[in-house]
Amino acid sequence: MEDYKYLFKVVLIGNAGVGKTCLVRRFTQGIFPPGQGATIGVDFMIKTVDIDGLKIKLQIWDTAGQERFRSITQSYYRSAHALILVYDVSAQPTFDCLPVWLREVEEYASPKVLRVLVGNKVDRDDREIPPAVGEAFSRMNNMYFIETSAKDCSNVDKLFQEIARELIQTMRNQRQETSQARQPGTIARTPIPMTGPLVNMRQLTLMAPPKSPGQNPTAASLDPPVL
Ligand SMILES: Nc1nc2c(ncn2[C@@H]2O[C@H](COP(=O)(O)OP(=O)(O)O)[C@@H](O)[C@H]2O)c(=O)[nH]1
Ligand SMILES: [Mg+2]
Repeated sequence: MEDYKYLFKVVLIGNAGVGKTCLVRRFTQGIFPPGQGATIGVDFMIKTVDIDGLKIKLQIWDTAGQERFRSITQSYYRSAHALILVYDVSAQPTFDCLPVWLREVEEYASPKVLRVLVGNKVDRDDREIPPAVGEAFSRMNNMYFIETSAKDCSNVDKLFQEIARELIQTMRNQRQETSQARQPGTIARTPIPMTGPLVNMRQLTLMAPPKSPGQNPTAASLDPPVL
């Protein structure tokens, strides 16, 4: 049996052409596929990452063309630990569609899912969406934020590594809460205070969403990983 500490399911969504497949292939295979219409023939790709000595398996699901037909169903979102919503910083319509995607997320995904907004193609010199606009949208919608380029590699590893780091922390918090709740005479602390990884995320330009009062996104419990 392969030795890993956690398996996390990460799902990419967003308009066709924003670079979802390229991001996945850049991260998992280290390539930027040439030509148009890069499509992977499998539903998901796996990559194991090392986070502070822990082996974490990421199962990364790409919509593989379904996005054009808006036929992504509950089963696609179900059991996702993290959702990556991608837009193209050089294509305003892909940004304008974000609320439509978020409605789908609200409808189908777990409310506890880690939500990350990604502005891709920052290598292009015809940018239409300034970073501050993407960041403001992410804050308003309680999401993490990062800009990437699958073409020149910018922030691609960081995106997935920081998601893994954040999910590990969520798991730890969840375990801590569970064990505290089980001990007689003790009350589980809610919410659990923010710790290191979020600080690291800010340093790495992956912006943490604002905390709403009395609510801590990292304290959310997750369903066990599903293969
Ligand atoms: N300049 C640039 N082009 C990109 C980048 N990522 C993807 N593309 C191009 O955008 C097009 C769509 O990419 P693809 O990954 O198939 O998008 P998907 O439909 O969201 O999976 C392809 O022509 C890619 O070469 C990027 O970071 N920079
Ligand atoms: Mg694709």
